[in-house]
Amino acid sequence: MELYFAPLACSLATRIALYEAGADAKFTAVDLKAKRLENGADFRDVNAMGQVPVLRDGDALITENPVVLQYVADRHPASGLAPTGGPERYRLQQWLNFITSELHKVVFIPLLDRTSPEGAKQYARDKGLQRLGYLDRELQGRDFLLDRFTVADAYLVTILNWAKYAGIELKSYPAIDAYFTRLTKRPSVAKALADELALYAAEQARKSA
Ligand SMILES: N[C@@H](CCC(=O)N[C@@H](CS)C(=O)NCC(=O)O)C(=O)O
Repeated sequence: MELYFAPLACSLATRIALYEAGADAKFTAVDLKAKRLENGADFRDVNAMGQVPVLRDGDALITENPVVLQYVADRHPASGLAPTGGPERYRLQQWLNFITSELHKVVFIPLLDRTSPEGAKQYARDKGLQRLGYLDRELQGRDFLLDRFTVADAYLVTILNWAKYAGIELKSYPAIDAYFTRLTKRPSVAKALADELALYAAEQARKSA
């Protein structure tokens, strides 16, 4: 498998899932601004949307976080990264959809995007209060979103990692804050974060040279 990623972007969730599964994977960095790979190739030839994550598995090219994450889980069933069926599989999909549509795109992207106007940022802050309040109540008394670590947790910890850059104070949400602190200590998450932080720092240094 090959993961097209950008350091600390949402593709980090798939890196966590791959580490968690012990999968043998190649990681290909994408410059999201230039839409280029390190060899100069146009990333839009891989994904016309110009977005990460993209997962290549043989001839298959998989895109969209909730799908990519479930694909990794299903290709590694022993990892237990997704329930294999029944109501819990739908519960997993419910969380993946919530994270992608209610948090990632509605709250975090407008706050992180330097080009989004103040009105969009205020809208995102207002929605964030309600979405994160709901998540905080759901996480009370729970270690994970389901009854064990799944790809939904890999996605959620990735998005919550942006809070400090988005001006969101996780301390205001005690259950989320405790969950985030706990998950960042999980070996797969800690390693993925450390690996991508180093790549991010190197990318920043290259750009400012
Ligand atoms: N709907 C896509 C969104 C992915 C996405 O927003 N990726 C960001 C990085 S976190 C990206 O590639 N942004 C560059 C762009 O949109 O041009 C998914 O869930 O995979």
